[in-house]
Amino acid sequence: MTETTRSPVAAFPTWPEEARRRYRELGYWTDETFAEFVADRCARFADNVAVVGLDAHGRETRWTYADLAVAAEQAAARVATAGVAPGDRVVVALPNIAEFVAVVFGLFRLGALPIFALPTHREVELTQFCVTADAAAMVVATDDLAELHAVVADRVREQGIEPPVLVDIRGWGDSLRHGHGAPRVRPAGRAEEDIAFLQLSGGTTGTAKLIPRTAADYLYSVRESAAICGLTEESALLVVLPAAHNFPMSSPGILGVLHGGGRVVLAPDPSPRTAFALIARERVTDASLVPPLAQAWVSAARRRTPDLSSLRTIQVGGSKLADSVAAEIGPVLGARLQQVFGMAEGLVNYTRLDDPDELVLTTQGRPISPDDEILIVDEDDNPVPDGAEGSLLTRGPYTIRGYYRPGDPGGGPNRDSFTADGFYRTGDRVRRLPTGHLVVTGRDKDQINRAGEKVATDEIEGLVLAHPDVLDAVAVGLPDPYLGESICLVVRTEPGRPRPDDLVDRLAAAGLASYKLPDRVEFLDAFPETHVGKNSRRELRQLLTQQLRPADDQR
Ligand code: OOB
Repeated sequence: MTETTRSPVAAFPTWPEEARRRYRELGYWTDETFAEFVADRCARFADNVAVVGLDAHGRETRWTYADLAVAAEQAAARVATAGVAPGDRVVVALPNIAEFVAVVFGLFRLGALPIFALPTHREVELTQFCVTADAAAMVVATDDLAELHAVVADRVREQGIEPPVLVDIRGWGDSLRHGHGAPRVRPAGRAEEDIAFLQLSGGTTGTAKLIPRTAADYLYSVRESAAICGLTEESALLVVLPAAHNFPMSSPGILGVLHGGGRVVLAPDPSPRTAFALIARERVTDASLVPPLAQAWVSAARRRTPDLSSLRTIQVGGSKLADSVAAEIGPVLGARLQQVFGMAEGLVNYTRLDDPDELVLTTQGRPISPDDEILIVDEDDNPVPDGAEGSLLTRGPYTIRGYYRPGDPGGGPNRDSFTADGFYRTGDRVRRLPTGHLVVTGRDKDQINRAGEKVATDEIEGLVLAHPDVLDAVAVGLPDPYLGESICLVVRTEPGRPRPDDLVDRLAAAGLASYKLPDRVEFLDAFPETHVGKNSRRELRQLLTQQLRPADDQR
């Protein structure tokens, strides 16, 4: 085993002492760590089925909690053998396969910190994660990411950082299934208020922001989410969204289900066909969807009349659900809608299962905790009158106080995204009803929400501006009936010069995740400006929305 040469976990902006004491006194924060969570639930529910799905080799897998404990133990040993030590950061870039759960639980056992990447991330993103967190390893299970590792390693090395080792779990063979072939690890454990893992922020800046979550804060949100969503040992949650996202991870997600002794059913792809077959076969009770998928399920269910009789609740979140689609979910899918408005930084809102229909269909829910502090403010950070629209700021027992920024904890986004009092600036515009339910009305962050995936506009713009023929570039989100928003890249080039027709290809070649690639590119000779002479995104969006509206809509 090679010894780690990695830097220790950096200090992070944590909650003030008084808040921490209060959250403990109120019982929100307990002393359970993730290693204990894994050991406790796997023992308590040993004979229940924990995980159903395909493995890295495409084989059907059905693990009990006892099997999962063994698989996690084996995964921990395998990762340790690759040179990962307690406290090391590990990029996990796995698809929705059974080993995802084993690897994450194994890293918790080992006391290493998963960084929850997506299998769609490419060298731009993966390099940033490795550089920011000084990652010791990158865990993959697909050819494309295994091949990409060499490119990432070069880029990381160029920045003077030791590259991550590649851990391709396909090379582990059957060891996770059969519980042999790897030595046991001595659990190192991390304290409940230490960073347990790093989630990714959707981001409004070109550089990745890593979100430090602790067992104390996260497990509180997991326990409450499981209770609010009514999860029990009988629950079977279908995971169709990428498992690493905060929503399918914990709202109520994989961890909510495993907390309560239920069953996680991993869908290898998000198509209604695959999902409906799994729902019928596994008697799925719950599913978490982004609005475009909810819409796709509704139209597919109308055509096919699948057996969805086991479905109880469908959680929809990640982007705004149109009231019209919300109204169809109950009647067509035969399940109760539950809207979820959350963020990987913390705050999660749910409509409650016993809320009146009016609230379920038209709001994005209310906070998990009575101690989630909600401020709705104007542009000077002054509270707006009750019921008025404003910018949402929040602070509470599971909302971070700052991003993970080794070497610069007080700078950059931690100055811009948090108030001096520790409130997180969500960048969302909301209004609050007298019931406490929030309605999301818009956004004041430079971000595009494409089918629930968040894209920082300046990341795309920065890469496009490197093109010699591009004078200026702005990425805007345009309304899209299916995606919610599509990405339109608007470009200004030297007049009289040929317009580059390969901008999207260049972005892909630069190694940007495919979900961030523009859906269309438009050329303009001049950009509308704000009164201080900056490009006006709002006017550009209006202009393009009008220009691009299909002919039959233009009446
Ligand atoms: C979830 O988390 P993130 O970190 O990918 O994105 C957070 C942002 C929010 O700030 C908001 O802009 C948007 O996504 N959002 C919604 C929404 N849910 C999230 N906007 C409108 N309506 C909704 N229901 O997306 C996330 C994390 C946990 C649970 C659910 C979603």
